[in-house]
Amino acid sequence: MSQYRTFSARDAVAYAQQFGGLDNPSELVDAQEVGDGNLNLVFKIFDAQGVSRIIVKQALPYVRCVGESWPLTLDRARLEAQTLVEHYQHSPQHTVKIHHFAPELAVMVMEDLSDHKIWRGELIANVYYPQAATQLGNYLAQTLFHTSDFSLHPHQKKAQVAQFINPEMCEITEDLFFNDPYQIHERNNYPPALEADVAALRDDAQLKLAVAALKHRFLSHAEALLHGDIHSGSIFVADGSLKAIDAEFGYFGPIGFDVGTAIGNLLLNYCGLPGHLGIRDAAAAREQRLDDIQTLWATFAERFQALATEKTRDVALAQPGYASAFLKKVWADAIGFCGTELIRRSVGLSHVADIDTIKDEEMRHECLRHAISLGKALIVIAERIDSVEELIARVRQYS
Ligand code: SR1
Ligand code: MG
Repeated sequence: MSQYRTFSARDAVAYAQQFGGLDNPSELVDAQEVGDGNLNLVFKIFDAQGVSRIIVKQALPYVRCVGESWPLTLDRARLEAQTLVEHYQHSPQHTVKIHHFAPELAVMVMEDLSDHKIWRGELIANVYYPQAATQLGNYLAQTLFHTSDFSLHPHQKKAQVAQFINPEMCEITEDLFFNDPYQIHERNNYPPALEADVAALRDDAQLKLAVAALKHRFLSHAEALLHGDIHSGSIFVADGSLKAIDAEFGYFGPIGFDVGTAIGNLLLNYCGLPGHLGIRDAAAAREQRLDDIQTLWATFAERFQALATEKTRDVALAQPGYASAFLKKVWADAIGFCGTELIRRSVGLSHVADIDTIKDEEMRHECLRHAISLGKALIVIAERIDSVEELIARVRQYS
């Protein structure tokens, strides 16, 4: 990594001219750093007409939202680029295209998605994309099936598991999802008014046992190449289009983690909607969110099952009935991981705008309490929620 230097806007333009794959690279004249995530620099590269044409993304050697006191591996740029390249092979319509990446500079050049919007912002503004849940279900089924033992030769699978070993990024997830919210930790971030609710998490032995089992699966079940952070801020949408971005947490892990993170973020939005729209107007938007969850899971499960029926290579895994039994385990995992996403986004370091931007303090606290109690319930009863309809009934029960 000795060649590494942090890019200025001018460096980003020069880099995009060299590696952006444009017929006429000198058209690129300007750049603006627009990164608003927790980790990286993101430059939009503009032409002389002020049109954004391409993106240059560079990993910083530390966690951007915390500062240099929290160093972080630059190898995450390689892991992100390679995860996206792999996912693009299986789901090109729903994965951002990587044009070029250079591990020594921790930089990648990728497709510009300025005609899309971040899904989280649209969900908060109550702008509905009727195809998004189906598209996300398809993305998850294609990427997770084709990187699993159902599809890969065992040698290829083991080589890929090795290629995508991602210890530092996984450690962030291990800490933020499964440790911090259930102990006193300086990274935790919640209003003092919620102290009793958070203390109850620390005192709940049954909950902590279920969280231990989820963490153990996250640590040890190398089922498929996960996106690893597929929340609504890692997804761009436009009319009829959905694209996943930001895969630096990619590694071989339990399939239910990606599915549960996606469902969890729809539920975080569900919890926050009354704070943005008022209780009465939130009702219809909440129903859309529940429909989205139903559609997402149904699409994922049907597509994964169909791929397994048509394309499973492994003779034992091809046994009729095995894929559907496996999907039942994925579902139970997904509910549990979904619960941990609800709790860690309410109590831990990294929150979501769906709740954090609610202006009325009392309402914001109510929405946080809702997310915590729903998350807690889902983690504890995950094994007993045997269908998406049952999940939706439970969500209504905890409203
Ligand atoms: C220190 S990184 C905090 C969070 O931001 C990322 O988007 C992941 O969700 C991570 O947990
Ligand atoms: Mg991200």
